[in-house]
Amino acid sequence: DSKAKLGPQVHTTITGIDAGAGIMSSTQKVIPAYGLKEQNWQLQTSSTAAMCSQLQKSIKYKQPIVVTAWQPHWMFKKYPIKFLKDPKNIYGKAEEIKTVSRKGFEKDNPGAYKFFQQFHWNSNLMGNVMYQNFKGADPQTTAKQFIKDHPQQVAEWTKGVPDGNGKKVRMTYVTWDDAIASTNVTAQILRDKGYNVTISAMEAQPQWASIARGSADVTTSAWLPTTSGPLYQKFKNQVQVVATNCPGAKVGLAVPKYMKNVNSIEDLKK
Ligand code: PBE
Repeated sequence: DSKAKLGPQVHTTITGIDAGAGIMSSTQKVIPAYGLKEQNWQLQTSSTAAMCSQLQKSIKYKQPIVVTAWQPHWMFKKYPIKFLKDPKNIYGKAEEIKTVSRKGFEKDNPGAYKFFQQFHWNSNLMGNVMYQNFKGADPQTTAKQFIKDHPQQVAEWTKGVPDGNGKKVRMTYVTWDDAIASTNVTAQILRDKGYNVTISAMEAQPQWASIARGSADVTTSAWLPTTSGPLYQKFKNQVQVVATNCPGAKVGLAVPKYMKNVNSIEDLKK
């Protein structure tokens, strides 16, 4: 029944991901901003994998569901879903994925820094890498294949980058699909140039803290200005934004396309 209230049908629940994600903090702001608090809407903490499997189940039975969603990600390729309009721009207008390093990385390792300044791809290239990993490929194998298939991009990114001669690069990432993709691709390119690259998976907060205190060098997965904004604000005096590595990112809420009457976050209240 399309006239029935949506809230009760989805138990006034937005299905979210891991608590440390920026999209979760933004969604916590969305609930009061759109008057959903009065209706007792809640954000359920979960994980990307659990959220996607709930989404898949709902779609199978054509049930309503509201999820946190972002692009680039394979969920938009795999599931018939649409972003809800966010007229209050709580999720931000134009997000970009940025590379962020510790202060001093440029001075200590100008070669690797130059590479990260030149590394920028797009949601299409990134999406293909993510989709391979989603289908079960090992992320390092996918990275090696990407390098083989895109010699021109790799040549642009490594132009003028000197040989590493075993110089250390300590990368950090959170195990989100986009970060797994970009971390493995950049790490592999630098390894091929002779750098000694380590990649460490951690939660978002420790990731920023370790870059800020200099126990890690760099991450390729800062979603700015909004999604990783609170962490950036906290550490901005100790970190350096190196470059935008992927423009045109987007963060928000999404629902299956068959939820024809729900097109804006404002429609959740109805
Ligand atoms: N994400 C994907 C992350 C960043 C990468 C949008 C789920 C977040 O902090 O929300």
